Amino acid sequence: MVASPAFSTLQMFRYQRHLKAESGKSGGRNRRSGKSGEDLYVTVPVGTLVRNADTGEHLADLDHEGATLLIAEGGKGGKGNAHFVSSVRQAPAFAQPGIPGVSLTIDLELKLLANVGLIGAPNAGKSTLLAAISRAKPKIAPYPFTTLHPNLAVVDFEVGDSLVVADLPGLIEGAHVGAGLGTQFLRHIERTAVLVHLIDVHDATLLGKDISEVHDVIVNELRLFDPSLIDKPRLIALSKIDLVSNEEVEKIAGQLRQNLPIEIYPISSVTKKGLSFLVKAMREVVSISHELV
Ligand SMILES: Nc1nc2c(ncn2[C@@H]2O[C@H](COP(=O)(O)OP(=O)(O)OP(=O)(O)O)[C@@H](O)[C@H]2O)c(=O)[nH]1
Ligand SMILES: [Mg+2]
Repeated sequence: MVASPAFSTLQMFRYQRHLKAESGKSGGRNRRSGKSGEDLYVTVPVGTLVRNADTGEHLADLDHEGATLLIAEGGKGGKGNAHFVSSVRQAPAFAQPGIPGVSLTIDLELKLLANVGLIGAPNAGKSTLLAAISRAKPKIAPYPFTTLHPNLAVVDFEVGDSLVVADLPGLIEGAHVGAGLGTQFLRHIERTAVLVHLIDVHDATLLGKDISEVHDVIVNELRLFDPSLIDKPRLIALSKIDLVSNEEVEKIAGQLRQNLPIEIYPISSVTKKGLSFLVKAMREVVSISHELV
């Protein structure tokens, strides 16, 4: 099994559940040995965890590009009777049988490796933000639940370093009991250094929503999925500020600041306003958390 960034889901194993390397060929006349079977390399996304399904034993965490794990060793060919010929035994009546290869059942689990996770309600503008700060082209649409699987993208900096950002499906109240797309996809942000929580200010002002409640719904779903997600550094991005007045943005930011000791970044992925501050903050938090580990 080899980890490759070419894939970001385990979708390909949904239907193809049995994987078998080629068998070796039989030997032939004139003392010819059979051809060995080709090794089978199975490509999986970077971040795949491999367990033995019968014993639960952890076999590997394929956490970087090119990480390779020998899952099942092939067998060994036997030796025909010609191998045992000697001066006194010209046609031996025995041969050595081959040794069969290993077969086993494994469980695969994918935990994407991103530095930053984008979270928030459906339609908050997560995919649009990802598209605005990277070269990714995720699906964007003016309705909820456009994103069904996480999208990963690389955000490059002039100085040569980069961040991997994961755009996740939207969260709604009750996601932990299966509402909307549920919360299973949150496992992909268990290893990120920072979460960026997008809150759509246009939607909030239009509908006169209580911004603290809008915020708390998402945080509550994170907590119910895994309380340690709440301990991660988190930034708030107030999205779609091009659609509301500066006064409204300030009012909402002020209301959030009253209750939360958290940094707030007003952004528009359309006009690009505020994006460079947000991206700089992501990078700072990621580098601080790397120094800590
Ligand atoms: N005016 C404006 N519209 C935006 C902005 N960001 C996103 N939108 C629009 O908001 C809608 C939803 O954007 P998406 O990026 O698909 O939202 P999402 O958070 O990824 O939504 P889900 O994948 O459904 O969770 C789209 O119609 C976008 O064009 C913004 O900064 N300004
Ligand atoms: Mg989306």
